[in-house]
Amino acid sequence: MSLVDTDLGRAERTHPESDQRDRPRPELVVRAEQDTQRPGFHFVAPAGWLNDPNGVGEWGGVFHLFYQYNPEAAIHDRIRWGHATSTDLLRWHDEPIALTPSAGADAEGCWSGVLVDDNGTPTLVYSGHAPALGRTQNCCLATGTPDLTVWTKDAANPVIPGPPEGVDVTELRDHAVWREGEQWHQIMGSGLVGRGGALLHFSGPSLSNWTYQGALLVADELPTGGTFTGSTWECPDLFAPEGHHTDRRVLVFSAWDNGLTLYPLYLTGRLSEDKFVPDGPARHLDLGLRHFYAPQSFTAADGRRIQFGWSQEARPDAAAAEAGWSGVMSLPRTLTLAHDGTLLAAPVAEIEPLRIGTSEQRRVMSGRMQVETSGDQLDLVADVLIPPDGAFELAVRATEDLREATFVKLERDARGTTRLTLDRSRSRLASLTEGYDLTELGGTLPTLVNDRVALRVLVDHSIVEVFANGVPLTARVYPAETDAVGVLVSVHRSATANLTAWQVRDVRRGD
Ligand code: DQQ
Repeated sequence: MSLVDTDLGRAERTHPESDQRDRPRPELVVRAEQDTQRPGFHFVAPAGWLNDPNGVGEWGGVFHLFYQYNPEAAIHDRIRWGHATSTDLLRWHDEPIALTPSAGADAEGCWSGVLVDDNGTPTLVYSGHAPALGRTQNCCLATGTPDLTVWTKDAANPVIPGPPEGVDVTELRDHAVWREGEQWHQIMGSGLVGRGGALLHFSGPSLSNWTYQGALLVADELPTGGTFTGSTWECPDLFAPEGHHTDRRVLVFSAWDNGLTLYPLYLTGRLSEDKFVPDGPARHLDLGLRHFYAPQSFTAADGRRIQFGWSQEARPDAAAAEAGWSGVMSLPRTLTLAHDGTLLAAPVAEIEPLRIGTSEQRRVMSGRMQVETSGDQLDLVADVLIPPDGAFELAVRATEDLREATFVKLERDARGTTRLTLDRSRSRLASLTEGYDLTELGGTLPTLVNDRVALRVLVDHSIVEVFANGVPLTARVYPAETDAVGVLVSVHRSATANLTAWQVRDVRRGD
């Protein structure tokens, strides 16, 4: 993941298809590494462009993270599959590029997909992007060596060439694949013209032999009253929640509307006769909306359901191009399903050993308090007691005079409803904000128990991940001042808080 880790020679040796353009130019890597907005304990590509997590999984005790990657520049173009491995979900080793566009079904890009175990053979099911062959993407396969570093594309690609006959789709791409007995199943992200987002269901006896079974779910079949779900559903993910031994499933997809990446949504429900029957309307997966997009998850050997999402930039394209990199992978997070059907997220416990030294502990009973712990890599834990009417605020990436600051706010109204917000309006000097997305993000938390909010805020240069009673909010901020490293905490009216603060090691730069 760093300059040192990038094993260029190995990529060439093991990848006959990979060419010069599959490696970032050293100048681009240097530029990316020099950027002060570049995270230190989140996964980023060596340089260039990163988007969706792909093929996430654990194979023979090693975690694999593949991702949408353009090593040439910080723009979405000629997408390859980058690949990194880890044994602790935090220290990632860059592997050679796994898939690169070649003549035929993926001539212009190897788009998102998944890793499946086909009777012991690691197999990637992914979307080929070849505008010369069809208006939508298609379904391709590649099989891997036991260490998952060398991939051979299937001669039969594309195994699904495009939309089924007579089905009028907006788009068609991305895959969730599972097996029931002797039968493989997959859903592809799509939309039906005039009906909204949809997931098309295919099944077959092998990964290269698929028959269309109909739409598993279409937007106009959702219970009414839910969030807008866009024209197309991208990157479906269907799984059994951890610890649930029933037929209840969680279905995640990303709502896309005519070119705009809106947000990921989730449903709980059951599979019944080739349909997904939701328990209720679609809900937001992450209050940071597009800043946690196209998530994908897997069940680890220890039973945890672990999810990664793509945190896209909130700075102008030109600024990202200049910086030489774009896109951060979220921290891996564990998912559990609460009794009320809320999907709860928490950063994996593996992060805790990255905390530096002993923590600073503060009890805040009234007013505002400056926290001694400061920096652009922080792990902050607050136990907030917030009776009705109370309010709590945590400023991070803050200058002393608060000219620049990002505010995490908890506000409870008289009726007891609690709102989490991330106020980015002052996250960057007012004179330098043109083209930056500073919109406020937030939403309502599930009913509090005993007036408490367990808050966790992870700051890593330009990415902030907030977890409030398990509700995540991911966002990007770009302070301009070098001294925007302070932390301030304040409580209002009847609220109080216990705050614990740590600095976090820079794993990418080898601290
Ligand atoms: N990104 C991929 C597509 C997917 C989209 C292309 C979601 O497969 O639909 O890079 O961000």
